[in-house]
Amino acid sequence: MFCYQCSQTAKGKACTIRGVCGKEPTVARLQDNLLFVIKGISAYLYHARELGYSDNEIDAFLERGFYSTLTNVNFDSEEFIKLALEAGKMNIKTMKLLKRAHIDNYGEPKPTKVEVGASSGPGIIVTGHSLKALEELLKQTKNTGINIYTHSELLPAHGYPGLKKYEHLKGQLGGPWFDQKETFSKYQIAILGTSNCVLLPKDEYKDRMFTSGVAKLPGVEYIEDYDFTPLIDKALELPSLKEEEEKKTFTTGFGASTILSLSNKIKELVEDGKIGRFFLVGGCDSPLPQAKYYREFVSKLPDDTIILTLACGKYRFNDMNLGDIEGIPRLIDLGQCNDAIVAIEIVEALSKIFNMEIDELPLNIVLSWMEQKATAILWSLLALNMKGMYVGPILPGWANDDIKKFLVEKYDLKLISKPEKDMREMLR
Ligand code: FSO
Ligand code: SF4
Repeated sequence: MFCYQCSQTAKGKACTIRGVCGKEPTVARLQDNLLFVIKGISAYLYHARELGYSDNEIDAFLERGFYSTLTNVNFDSEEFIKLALEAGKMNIKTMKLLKRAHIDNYGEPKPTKVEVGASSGPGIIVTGHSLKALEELLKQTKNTGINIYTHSELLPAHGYPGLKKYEHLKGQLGGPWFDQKETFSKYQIAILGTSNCVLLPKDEYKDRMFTSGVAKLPGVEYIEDYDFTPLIDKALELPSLKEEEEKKTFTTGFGASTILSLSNKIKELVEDGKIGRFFLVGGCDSPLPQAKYYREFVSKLPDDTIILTLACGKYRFNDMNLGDIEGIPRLIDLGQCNDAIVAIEIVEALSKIFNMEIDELPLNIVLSWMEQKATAILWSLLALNMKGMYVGPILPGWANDDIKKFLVEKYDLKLISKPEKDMREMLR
């Protein structure tokens, strides 16, 4: 534990073994865990509110959750587990709210091929998660000759009819959040960061980078109230990009109704033994060497498997051509991290189609985590009683032995090991 939130703190520095107030280390860890989940919920709620959507029950939960972690309020090691599961449910409600906000504003995503690479002309590369910021920028750059490119978690924006109608939403540059320095140095155009995960910028592109919304960086101009004039001026001032000859493509934009419209076909293929198993492989990408696991894992899956993916973890394998099973693509990109709600809807629909409990479905969940939003999603899946999930690339640092024991005993949570070994276990 590490708690220094009140004046009683040990030696005026921090309680690290047990609280002077009597707080047990596991309670302290669970308080930290609750705060991480709350941070994750806040991120999704923030983007819903950007589009005018809010929910009193979620607000009240956030208030109660924060308050429970105040000094001398709640010392129960059971209650914080209940609160974490409640937070997981509240995260589901928040992801649903955000999904509704996205669909009401931009329509339901449709499968879309996105070109990865530069087109000739001036450009702006937009990173983060905010579809609202992207939409405002697309409106303000219409007929200016500026091409707009997505980066990282904005790739799924291309699937939304209300955004893809802008012809100057050209394509994607780069991949996951941590390639920013490389991508932003390579393409010398203006840059907009709209949320996490922004990296401290290199000096060479600081003066052509801007942020908006919750994202702020030292020495980088901040845009207030979606007035992108300085960013647009900068984009027009900078030299144009040259057309790149060799471009790959990513396919994104599988909404719940696209998949559910295929449910009869999927049922038939499962019954005929042509689809053997479903995998949900997704979450955050990270620069850890262990994250190579996810590509290796997906590349080794048998040809009769369908892989659902979402969030930036998909960049580990979304350039692979996995083909299709009688027209059903084997690799299905559902969108951003908050689109975990789409995955949940699909899993619930599969359970109805096959008349099976969720934990009886031929489905395995393999998650990658990096930060707090992934923690919120993990607790959402636990709140749905998903058992036997694999997480990696490493175990969260906040999970001490007591918490690990609880997660293993109650939910059979497993840490990833070797792709072949895990795959054998899952296919058994
Ligand atoms: Fe990736 Fe960052 Fe959506 Fe995460 S961009 S790492 S959970 O914040 O956000 O997938
Ligand atoms: Fe220590 Fe308890 Fe104060 Fe935290 S709240 S600093 S554990 S005495």
